[in-house]
Amino acid sequence: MRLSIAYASAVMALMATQNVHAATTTVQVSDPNGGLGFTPSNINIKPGDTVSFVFHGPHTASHASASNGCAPANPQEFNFNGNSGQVFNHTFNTAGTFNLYCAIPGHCAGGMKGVILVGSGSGSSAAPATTTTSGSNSNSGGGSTSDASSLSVKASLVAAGAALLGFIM
Ligand SMILES: [Cu+2]
Repeated sequence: MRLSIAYASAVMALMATQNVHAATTTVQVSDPNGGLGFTPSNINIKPGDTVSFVFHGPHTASHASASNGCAPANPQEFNFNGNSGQVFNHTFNTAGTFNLYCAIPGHCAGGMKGVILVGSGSGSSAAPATTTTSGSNSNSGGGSTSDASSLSVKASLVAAGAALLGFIM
């Protein structure tokens, strides 16, 4: 019984960690007026975060080459071919810079390109990259306020879960 409670608490702590840290950023692929662009076109996310591509019209949301932003990368991390109303989600687990483009002829040259920065990179983003490597961000002091709040959220979730288990048993 004691072991199962410990296990359940560990599982809940893991779930809480994932819920607190994983985020989803939505990128509009074109728009209802048929514009050639991604909105926003430059995003900065963390490893483990998801990008949700919302399509407006027949386009692609494709991984472009680092050397040519309008040509396919090789290999491609993602390559979605969609139409109005379709949504494609991709989780970026690896840090790096991923160029984004639409592979429909003429669309990239017309403005359908962007950059997805995963992790800190060398960009000028305002968001300080917080390390999300598991196990290294426990109470080591000097954490940012967001880390501290997420830790307290996790702690309270675990406490609530343990209390609930105690109540049930
Ligand atoms: Cu397009």
